[in-house]
Amino acid sequence: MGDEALSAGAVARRLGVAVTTLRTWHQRYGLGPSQHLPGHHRRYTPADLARLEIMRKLTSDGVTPAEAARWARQVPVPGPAGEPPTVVANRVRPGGERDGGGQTIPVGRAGPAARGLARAAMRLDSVAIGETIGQTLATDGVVATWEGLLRPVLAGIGERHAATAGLIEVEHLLSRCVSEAFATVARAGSATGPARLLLSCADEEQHTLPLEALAAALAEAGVAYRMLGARVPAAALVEAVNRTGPAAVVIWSHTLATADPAQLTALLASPRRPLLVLAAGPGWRADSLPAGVVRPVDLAEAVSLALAVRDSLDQSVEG
Ligand code: B12
Repeated sequence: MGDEALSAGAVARRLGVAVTTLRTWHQRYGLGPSQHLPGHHRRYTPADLARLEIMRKLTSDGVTPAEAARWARQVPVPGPAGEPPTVVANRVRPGGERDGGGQTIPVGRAGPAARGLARAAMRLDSVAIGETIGQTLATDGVVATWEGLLRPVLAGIGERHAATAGLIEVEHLLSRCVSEAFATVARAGSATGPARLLLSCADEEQHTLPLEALAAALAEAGVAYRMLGARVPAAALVEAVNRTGPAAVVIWSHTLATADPAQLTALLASPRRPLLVLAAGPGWRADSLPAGVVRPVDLAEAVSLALAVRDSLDQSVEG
C-alpha cells in the first residue's frame, strides 16, 4: 500500500481538480488522506482515491457536494486485493446508470496530468483545465506542454469524436482554454526588435491551436512574430507579406481540404518573397509542395527553424 499512496498534488492531477478543492473536500466532508506514517505528510491510499473519484464524478454531474460526499463515503471501495478504484468510480451513480469507457477521452500512454486534463475537459470544468495547463506551462514550458499534455488530449478528443460524433462541446471548451493559456504566455513574452516571422492559417483553415502553440513557444524564446490566425485567403496573405516583408512565413493546414499548394506558390511569387516558407501541419502532402517550401515534422522543429532564421538575420545585421 505504501508505494501506491499518493500526495495531494498527485491526486489533484489524476482527478483534474485543484488542490484547494481536495482540501475543502477533506475539511468539510471528511474525504481526506487516510495513510499516516510518523514524520510524513498524510497520503491518499487507493481507497481514498476511489472515494474522491466518486466525489468528483457526482459533483460534476450536478449533485451537491454534501450529497456527493454521502455517496462517496457509503460506496464500498476495493480492498487491497480488489479491483482498481477507477472501475468502482465508473460503476456508481445515484441513478444506477453506468458510465463506461465511452464517456472518456483516450490519452494513450500520456501521464497523469493528461488524464486529469481529459477528465476536467469531460466535466467542462474550465477552471481545472486552465489550472492544469497553466501549471504545466510554468514548469515544463510550451513545447513539452504541447507534446506531453495538450496533444494527447486533443488527439483523444478527435479519436472519440470520429467514433461517436460526440464531444463537440468538450472540443470547443478545451480549445478555448488552450487558446487562453497560450495567449497568456504570448502576452508575458519579452520579445524585442521587429517581427520577422509571419504566422498564418491556410485559407478556410480553422484549426489554429498548433499555430498558437508555435506563437507561445516563440514568445517564450523572446522571438517577435505577427499572427494572422484562422482562415486567411491567399491574396490577403500575400498582401500581408508585401506590407511587412517577413523573413519567414509559416502556413498551417490541418486537413487536405485547406492544403491548396497554390497558396504557397503565390507566396513564392510575391515581390517580397520570404527567405523561408514553412508549410506546417498534417494537411500538406510532402509530394505536392513547390520547391523551396520546407515542411517541419513537429513543433520543436518549427521553433528551431524560426530561431535559425532570426539568428542568421541578426548575424547579417551585425556583420
Ligand atoms: C480542436 C479541433 C477543432 C477545433 C479547432 C479549434 C482551434 N482553435 O484550433 C474546431 C472545433 C474549430 C474544429 C473544427 C473542425 N474540425 Co477539428 N479537430 C480538432 C482536434 C480535436 C484537435 C486539433 C489540433 O489542435 N490538433 C493538434 C494535434 C493533436 O494534431 P496532430 O495531427 O497530432 O499534429 C501534429 C503534426 O501536425 C505535427 N506538426 C508538423 N508540423 C508542425 C508545426 C507546428 C508549429 C506544430 C505545432 C506541429 C507540427 O506535430 C503535431 C503535434 O504537435 C482534431 C483532432 C486531431 N487529431 O488533431 C480535430 C480534427 C482535425 N477536426 C476534424 C474536422 C473534420 C473538423 C471540421 C471539418 C468539423 C466540421 N464538420 O465542421 C471543422 C473544420 C473547420 C475548418 N475548415 O478548418 C477532423 C479532420 C479529419 C480530416 N483529416 O480531414 C479531426 C482529425 C477530428 C476527427 N478525427 O474527425 N476542430
